[in-house]
Amino acid sequence: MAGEPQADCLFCKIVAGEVPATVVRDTETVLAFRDINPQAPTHVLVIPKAHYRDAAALAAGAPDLAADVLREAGEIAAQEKTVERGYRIVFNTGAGAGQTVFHAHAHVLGGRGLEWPPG
Ligand code: D5M
Repeated sequence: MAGEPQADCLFCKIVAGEVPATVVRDTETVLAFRDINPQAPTHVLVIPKAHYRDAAALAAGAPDLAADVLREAGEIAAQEKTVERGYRIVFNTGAGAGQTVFHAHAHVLGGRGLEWPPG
């Protein structure tokens, strides 16, 4: 069911403390931790603690929680001092767009120049 933890989901395991992560923010509804394969000096993943397979499912099923994720992404950018230079919030959605973990997550990328369009 939407929102319920999934036994085979890596990010649900991180939320449960079963897989370690370098946590940078932890609220009642949202967890943020450093990406294991960073693509920029700041590369933090922001996830809802509840399981939704992607950003669209999250926004449709739990819009307040989607707003929590976006708010935390902005807080992280401020915490990491990337706001003035600019930063990017990315939701890869679907395997064709590079989504590899099917638990909604925002990538917060900053601390270097960011090209447009992205690859
Ligand atoms: O992003 C999934 C991201 O998750 C990808 O950038 C690697 C990251 N990842 C995978 N395993 C871990 C662990 N254990 N800790 C931290 N980060 C992790 P996607 O948009 O789905 O490709």
